Amino acid sequence: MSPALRVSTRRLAVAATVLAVALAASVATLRPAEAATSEGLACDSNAQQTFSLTARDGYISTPDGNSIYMWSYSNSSRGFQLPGPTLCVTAGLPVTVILHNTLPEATSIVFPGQKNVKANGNPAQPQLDPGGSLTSLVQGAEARNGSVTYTFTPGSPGTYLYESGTDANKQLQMGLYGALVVRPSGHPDQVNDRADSVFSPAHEYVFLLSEIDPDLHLAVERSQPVRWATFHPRYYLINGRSMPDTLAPNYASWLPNQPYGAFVHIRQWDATSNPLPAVIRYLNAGTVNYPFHPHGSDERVVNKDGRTLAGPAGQDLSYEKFDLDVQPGQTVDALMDWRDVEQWDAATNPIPTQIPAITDQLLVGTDTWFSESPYLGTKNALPPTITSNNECGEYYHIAHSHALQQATNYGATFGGMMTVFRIDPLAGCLAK
Ligand SMILES: [Cu+2]
Repeated sequence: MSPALRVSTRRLAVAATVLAVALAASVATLRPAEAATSEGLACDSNAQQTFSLTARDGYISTPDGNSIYMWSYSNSSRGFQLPGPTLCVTAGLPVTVILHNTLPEATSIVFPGQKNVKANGNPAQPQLDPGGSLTSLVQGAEARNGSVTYTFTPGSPGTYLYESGTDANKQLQMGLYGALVVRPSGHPDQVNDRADSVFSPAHEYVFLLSEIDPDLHLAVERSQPVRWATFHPRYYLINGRSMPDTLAPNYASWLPNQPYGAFVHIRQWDATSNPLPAVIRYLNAGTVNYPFHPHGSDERVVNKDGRTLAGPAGQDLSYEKFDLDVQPGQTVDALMDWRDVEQWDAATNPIPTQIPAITDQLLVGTDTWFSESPYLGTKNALPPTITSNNECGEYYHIAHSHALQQATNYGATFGGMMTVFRIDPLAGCLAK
């Protein structure tokens, strides 16, 4: 899809979302968070902190037209989705997760980083067969019609994976994973209990990173044995989507089983009118490091694995990083803003700038997102042969895995684990 078509489709989708909100208000079938959020984090949450998840199978689509058989968790009242629902909870309050299993084999959920997890009221613990061999990291749900209830009280605020603890290599690869966001009690706008971890709640993002070997999925779909010796991921995902689908809004109608986008949309930082950073919560549900590289600015790492980066006396141990290495099973919470450090101004502080040749800025065909101006909020004239998708002189920065084979769709550049950060001028852009 061309960027022009994609952008106009996005506008339509936003309009449709507004309509959906109006409908939801009248029939109350969708929670506001599900209906309203076309960008950023879309949480499942409720006052009881109780979630009913169903492990089921389904299909996702990739940008090159492939269709991949997957297993995943879904909200039991909704259909199949990848990844599992993002569960948002508050630290210190009990959480209940009821797992129903419709898959052809037993499955389970482990909550890495959570203490005193119980399964059906008993301490969660590894399961052994009569011969003493490990069958699951935790009590699970039987194949096809089993269920199990997990309870725990989250402690340290931050971001966590939840994922299969049964035949974990295969079941994670098949898609049984999701994100758990634990918010500090009384401070839903902070990453952790430190006041300096405050962020703009309208600019909160989860990047759940994973990979797919389509041959393995085809084998599972055909009930054939899985051959790990030939394991070779070909698709790399953010929130279950590959570039350019990562740019599409949440709940895009053309991605019915991949509800979560990864388009980051912020405004220029300003000490008085826009002082709060965005937060990006990175999670790795795959098998290798994902060196994630946001262009344009450093990000401040404040949490790892749901733990605050602070010393024993409360020293701030957060740090700025340009390339965020996210290891298998790890989570990294980072604050992000965009600052005009050189105070560029065409009139009062003009900085000699070489405008790149337009061909350097082409994304697809004759479309560009570049404003043809080095100044945020300014657009300059374009050759008549070029179609500009730039609305008001905003900037776009690529953010992608720096292991460049992970930035492809089955080897074709550019795609895969890649998205775009959009920076609007301080005054905003159109109605945004
Ligand atoms: Cu890069």
